[in-house]
Amino acid sequence: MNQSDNITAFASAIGGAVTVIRLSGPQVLEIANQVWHGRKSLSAADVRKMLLGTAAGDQVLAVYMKAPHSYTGDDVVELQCHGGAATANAVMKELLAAGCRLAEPGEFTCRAFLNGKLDLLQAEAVADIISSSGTAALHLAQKQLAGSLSSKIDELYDLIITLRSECESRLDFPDEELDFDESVPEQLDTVGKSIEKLLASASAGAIIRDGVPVVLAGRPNAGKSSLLNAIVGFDRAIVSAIAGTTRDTVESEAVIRGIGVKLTDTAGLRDSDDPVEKMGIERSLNTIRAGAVTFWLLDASAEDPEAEAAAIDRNAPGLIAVWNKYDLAGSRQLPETGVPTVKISALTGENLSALFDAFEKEVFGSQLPAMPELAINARSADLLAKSAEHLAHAAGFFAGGDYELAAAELAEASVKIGEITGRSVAPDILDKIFHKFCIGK
Ligand SMILES: Nc1nc2c(ncn2[C@@H]2O[C@H](COP(=O)(O)OP(=O)(O)OP(=O)(O)O)[C@@H](O)[C@H]2O)c(=O)[nH]1
Ligand SMILES: [Mg+2]
Repeated sequence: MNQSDNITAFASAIGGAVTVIRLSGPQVLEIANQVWHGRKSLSAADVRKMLLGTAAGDQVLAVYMKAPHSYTGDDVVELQCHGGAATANAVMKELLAAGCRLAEPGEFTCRAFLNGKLDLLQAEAVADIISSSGTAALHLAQKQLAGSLSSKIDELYDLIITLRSECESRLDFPDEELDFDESVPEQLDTVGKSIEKLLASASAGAIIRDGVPVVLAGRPNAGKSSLLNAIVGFDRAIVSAIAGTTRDTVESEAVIRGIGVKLTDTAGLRDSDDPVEKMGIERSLNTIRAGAVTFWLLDASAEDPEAEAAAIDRNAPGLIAVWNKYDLAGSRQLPETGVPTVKISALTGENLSALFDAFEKEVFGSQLPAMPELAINARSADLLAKSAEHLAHAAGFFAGGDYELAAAELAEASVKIGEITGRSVAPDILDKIFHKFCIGK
């Protein structure tokens, strides 16, 4: 990624009411002025002012943001055209002819990183904001973009550097009566514990960022499709009193307690001679195996509730038994299931909150609070784990009086921590991170 290039891309999806074209680079003002024409040309006097003009024969608004006070830290111009592919493409064609090149995915944010506007954790937070499926993911990403995780990592980095210089001072003045800090082992231990704490947030981070696949399973007519509809809030799946209504799997995205979920409604499980229903049931079984959480629906109004409970597949992942149609069950005694169990009515929506409580418990386990303020991603977890190893070695060497090796291990540990925020990072790692972004960001 060459930083002296002038880059451009559509920053909004084509087909909306307005299309935003973003330009970033040292000569974007000159380039924009070849394509966009207002009452006068765009200049430094117009910084952050929205000006109306024309480009490629259409009305276009233009705004100029002067380096370093822009998203990328370069000179930036943004053009707003009427929506629709024809207008936007015509303007883009002229911009390319005037000297811009098309930006690669994430190249604007990469420039922001290279220009010191964001660190790597903050850049990753930008991508997370765009892909957030639930409010929890958004909240986490906003905190990360604000720098809360970066400052934690920076604190660790600074501490490791200080500890390293403590080791080195023992090497430089071994025989002198210097005032050495006696608390080095204790501090090494504290850094190790902080890293452990951050590592423990990785699984919650993955759940919140990636969402959770949830499968609705059970016998025919238990109310699986009714529950899907109740959770998503509209009639996504067909519901009927005929057993065997759902044949194919039905998928829908939803948010439960701020967490994005991919819900899959399945064909009711029973012995069937119908070849199509059999195919549906085979699909159900495969879907259950691929899920992370299973809501196993049981009919609380069934003639034989014992048989309902006995039908539960104990191997289903993240199993929660859901007695449905509880509105019809009266004061009826229901059998124990031996797994976390809730009683609901998909029809009336009664007690869905108990199901959501059980869901939260299932995905976060004993991790409290369930909604962390900070949660690391897989890349950071990997680097933190490597750093923790070097710290453990450093502690061993320090205890044995081998300060040289302890210092070397601490140097390695700081490099790994530094990669998290991007203090030290190889270009191929940057490519890997930013290519996951969309074009125009
Ligand atoms: N009273 C009552 N009826 C319900 C409830 N949930 C579902 N039903 C009814 O039960 C019948 C079956 O519901 P569905 O949601 O189609 O059941 P399903 O599990 O998807 O059934 P299949 O697709 O055939 O496997 C329908 O007539 C629903 O209206 C409930 O909580 N209370
Ligand atoms: Mg159904």
